[in-house]
Amino acid sequence: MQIIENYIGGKLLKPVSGEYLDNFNPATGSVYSQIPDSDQRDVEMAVEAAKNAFKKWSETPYEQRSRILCKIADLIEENLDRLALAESTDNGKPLKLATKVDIPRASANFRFYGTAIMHYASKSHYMEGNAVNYTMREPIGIAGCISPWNLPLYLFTWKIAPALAAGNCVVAKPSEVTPMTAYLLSEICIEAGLPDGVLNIVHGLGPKVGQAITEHTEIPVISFTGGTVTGKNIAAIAAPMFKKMSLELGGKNPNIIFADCDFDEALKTTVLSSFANQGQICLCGSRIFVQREIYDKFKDAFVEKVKKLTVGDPLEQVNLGAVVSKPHQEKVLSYVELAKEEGGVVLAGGNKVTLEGRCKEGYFIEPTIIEGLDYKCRTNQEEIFGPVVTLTPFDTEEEALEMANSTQYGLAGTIWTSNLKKAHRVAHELKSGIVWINCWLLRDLRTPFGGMKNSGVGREGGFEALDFFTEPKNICVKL
Ligand code: TXE
Repeated sequence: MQIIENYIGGKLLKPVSGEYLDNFNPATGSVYSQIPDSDQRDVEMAVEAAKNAFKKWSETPYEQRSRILCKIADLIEENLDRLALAESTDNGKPLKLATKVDIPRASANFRFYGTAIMHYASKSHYMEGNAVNYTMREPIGIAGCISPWNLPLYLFTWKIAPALAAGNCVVAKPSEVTPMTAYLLSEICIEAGLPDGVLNIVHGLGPKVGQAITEHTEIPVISFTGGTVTGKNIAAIAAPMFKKMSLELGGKNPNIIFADCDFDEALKTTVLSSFANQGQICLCGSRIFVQREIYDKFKDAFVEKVKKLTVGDPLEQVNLGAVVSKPHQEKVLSYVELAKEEGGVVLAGGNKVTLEGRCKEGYFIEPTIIEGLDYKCRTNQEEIFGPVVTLTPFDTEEEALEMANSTQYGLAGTIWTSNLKKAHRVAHELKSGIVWINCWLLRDLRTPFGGMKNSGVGREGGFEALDFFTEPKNICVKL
């Protein structure tokens, strides 16, 4: 049984409580490792370590910070196979997905911000009255980074890398459901020579460790990705303390398919945007709106393709692995029941999958397509975050937009059409932070990432993340 430890002040430490939590392999349903059940006392130690490290790290020449971050990126790459296996085992995602996407992106995050910091400079301008303004971008201090389970190392490093690059120290908490690659990252940071206390990783439950990070008076900046309810909770605590916050929350993303689209391309990509990572990506398109002229043709082809997707042992060549936990499996399946109560017809899937052999107790769900639902019903309004999508026909552009914009969320949207004007027009009308036209999940790290409405507050990515993790200070000099 592998035991995970906290990473505080450069050392791997047991939790103060001495208690551990079980960590499950979702593909087998068995406990395979244990993680520290940390609490406020461990967070306190991490904050102390970060405070002690801050002055030196923030004054470390940026070339040197860059070298260390790029070294971490190299080591992630060198450990690709080990990290991908750990991610797949911890999360249930297909090993090939972790190998192709999660781990390379984690390395890319460190390399991107390790090099971005070399080009990140203060701004200055002359003003009337013979004066010059310049604006310093100073590291803020200790950043609190809290991340979810769906893309564990990828989203963990997405926050940590810019925070460190900008000269902050970090107290970070990965999801207790998928802690393993964050633990392996602490070993990598030690090997890369990251100075003690610059990054501290405290494992444990959200309401204990996450809450203690959020409440801590010496952590002035919080970056969080996770559920909207948790985000609300964090905002309620952090806002009266005037903390700087970036919240990346849920989504219920529309996928609008016009009759004039490249049918085969739209079909192929929609299978992916619906079911990649078992539908557990905040950017997955869970509501598919198809123009009536091609609705039946699309439906038949989509159902046929989805029925051919394989669900199985993530270590084998499968399309879908396990969903992340038993409670999550139950939650997702409860939405299928709700959809039926709301009048939905299940066109494909809808059930849990029981496998033979080592995965017989794993948490698997068939890729599921539902049609016949009103766009305002709960199934079409609430985030399911699993392999469940709905199909809805529309006649006009206005109708598609009305339905697409009808939820509390506004994270991402996808548009399929060959009409350039229409594509841009609809993109401008979609209330969402990210729009893909004739593609999905083409991610460029230089672009701002984040959502509108209840999908969050603030943007990360590119220089936006460096702006977020620094405090602008304007200095005006009379010449
Ligand atoms: O997320 P949580 P959960 C959505 C998805 C999912 C739902 C709930 O719909 O079904 O959220 O998932 C930490 N103070 N997304 O419950 O709890 C927690 O330990 C501070 C969408 O697993 O939000 C973990 O590290 N932190 C999403 C992190 O918050 C707290 C990805 C996220 O977990 C805390 C994940 C507290 N009081 C879920 N309580 C996306 N948008 O990508 C928990 N945490």
